[in-house]
Amino acid sequence: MVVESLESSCEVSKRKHGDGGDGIRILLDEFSNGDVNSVSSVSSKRAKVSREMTFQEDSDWEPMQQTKPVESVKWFCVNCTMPNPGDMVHCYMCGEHKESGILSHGCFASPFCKDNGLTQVEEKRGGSSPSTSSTAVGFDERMWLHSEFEVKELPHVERPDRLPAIAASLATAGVFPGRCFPIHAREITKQELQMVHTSEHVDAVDTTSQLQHSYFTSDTYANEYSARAARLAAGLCADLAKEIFSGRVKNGFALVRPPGHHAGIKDAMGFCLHNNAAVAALVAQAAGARKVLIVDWDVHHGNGTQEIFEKNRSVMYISLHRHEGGKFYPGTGAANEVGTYGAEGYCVNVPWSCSGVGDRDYIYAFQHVVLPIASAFSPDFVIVSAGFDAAKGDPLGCCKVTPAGYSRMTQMLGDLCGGKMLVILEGGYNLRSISSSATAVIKVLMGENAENDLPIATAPPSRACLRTVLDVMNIQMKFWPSLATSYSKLLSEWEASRLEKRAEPRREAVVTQGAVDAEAVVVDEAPPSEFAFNFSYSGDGSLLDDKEACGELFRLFRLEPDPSRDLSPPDETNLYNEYALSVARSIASVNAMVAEYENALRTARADLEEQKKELEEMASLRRELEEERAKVRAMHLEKKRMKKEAKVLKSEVKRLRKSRTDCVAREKMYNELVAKSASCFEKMRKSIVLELNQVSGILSADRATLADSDDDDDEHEI
Ligand code: Q9C
Ligand code: ZN
Repeated sequence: MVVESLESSCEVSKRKHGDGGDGIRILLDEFSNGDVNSVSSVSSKRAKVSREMTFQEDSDWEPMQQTKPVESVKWFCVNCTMPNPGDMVHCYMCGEHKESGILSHGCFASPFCKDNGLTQVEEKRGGSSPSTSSTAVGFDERMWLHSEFEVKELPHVERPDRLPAIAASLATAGVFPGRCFPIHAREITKQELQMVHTSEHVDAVDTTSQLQHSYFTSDTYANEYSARAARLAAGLCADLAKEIFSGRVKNGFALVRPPGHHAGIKDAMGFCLHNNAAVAALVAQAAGARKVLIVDWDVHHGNGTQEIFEKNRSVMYISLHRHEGGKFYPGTGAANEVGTYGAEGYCVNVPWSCSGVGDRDYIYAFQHVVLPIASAFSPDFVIVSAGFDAAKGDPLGCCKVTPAGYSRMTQMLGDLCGGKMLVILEGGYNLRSISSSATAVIKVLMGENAENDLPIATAPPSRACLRTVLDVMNIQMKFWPSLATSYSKLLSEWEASRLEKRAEPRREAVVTQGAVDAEAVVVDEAPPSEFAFNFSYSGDGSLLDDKEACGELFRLFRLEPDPSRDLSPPDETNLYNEYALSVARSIASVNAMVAEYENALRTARADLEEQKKELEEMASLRRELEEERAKVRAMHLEKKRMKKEAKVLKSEVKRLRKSRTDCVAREKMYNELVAKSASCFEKMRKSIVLELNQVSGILSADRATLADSDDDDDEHEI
């Protein structure tokens, strides 16, 4: 399960680097080269400060005279991790000074935060005893020790400094320590973890404590302290959930790492080892919460949390994240992923289609999707998976949510269930941004008003985001009919504004990176798809239609609390009992799910068998068809051959006919000749007869004459 890999992990390596300007090009190959180095070269790299010579642009053919070497020692911004050329004093990405010193001097408020000053440390109220009106903060230094052992091309963004940076900001604002109730961390038990994860997963994470360094994915590292940090993080979240739900504190903030929302039932990924929010949700249910809402505003989709609860109607998961058609990490979280196995509509995804998403977009989605669905669900407990990587200045998120936006979102959720809310840190990689954002959120938790901070709350959202919100509403209104009215209203507004906009250019400039870069974003003008997805239920189709089956599932997954249990006072035995009970319950619910799966499996097997038969039939049909085809082919050939033969015969016939005609003609000619010669002969015969007659006449005359003269001439003659 634990995979060792030294693959370069950071997205930042793919981003472009600053230009030295003025014909001098700083060679930053060492940064931009994403290529992975061998293990042995890593340690030498650690010590090596990379130096690259840079040259005048057109110096190659006259090196001796023109070359003007400029030495450049690159540095990594302590605030946002981006690499910078050595001659630059302020980070090109976030503006932080090269020798910022924020780690040693404490991280004061963000430059993006209006209230930029050093808030006076107010006198401590509340002390260290919990009170129903206090905000609890969970924090433990041992979570700093989770860090990447290998020194890579780029420092890992999910780094220990994130925690002290936020802590320093809270301290500076006088919030914590001071006005909040500290919750001390304990390592969560394996039993508790197994409500969420497989035993193999828990073991795989635990094993990493025996190794100096290991990797679950190329960017999900562990060192020997990571397993403990992950257990402390989950333990803090569990205890906070219990304290808040039971009413011993008003609400809370878990200042934890490693983050959790990418961790699924059996996978560590996306910098996450254990799913802190999922553990907290199940612990809240064990403490009696029937319905838990998890809102995930980390810029990434919480694929792990979705996987854990997608068949569960008692835990609703709502996530807002960059998605970009699945191209943004981790790729899941499309609007049509709505939950399964009877829990359709209990998973709500708001997938942004581009970077640069800001306060007004988030607030708009909250107004039209998150709050309407959440209040229809009516949770008993709210958990926020609060990554601050959608914050302005974040190197991964490239969005522009400000502390005022985060405090407004917090406030909007606080109205849901009497403020029983646990905010858990997930991602967020710009130290100033996460510090000021987290501080703003905690201030709202403590009851400070966020109203005045955000005058833009009523401004319209960007068109790309409006489109996303409309798509989500169109999909979710099948499960939450109360959305339908506002959907048709917003849709007609959209259509109207589309006509208005037609004349205007389709490109809209969106500032994405601090004050540095402006990115052009194509705003898609197509209207949201009507009935883009069809959720007719597979199998026998009964689950969705059959109200009773739904009810049954609902009861199964809701984990009905046991009213006979007395939740207070809290003592060790009670704690243990509750956890044991919760484990028993999750086993029961897993058993129910297994039964459900087995049923589905049986149906699927039968289907498969049938399909197999059909396939076989089809195969034999195909064979017959093939034979038939062969016959036809043979016949075709035969026909062709016969055609050829016929042709030959035809020409023969033609030839014979011609010769017959010739013969006839010749015969005729002969006949004519014969006739002619016959008549000739006849003529000749006639003339011969005539001649003969004449001759015989002459002859007889001669004879007569002769006889006369016989008497006369006899004497003479004699
Ligand atoms: N090529 C959180 O914010 N990036 N995790 C992976 C792979 C991972 C973010 C890029 C980003 C994880 C908690
Ligand atoms: Zn994230």
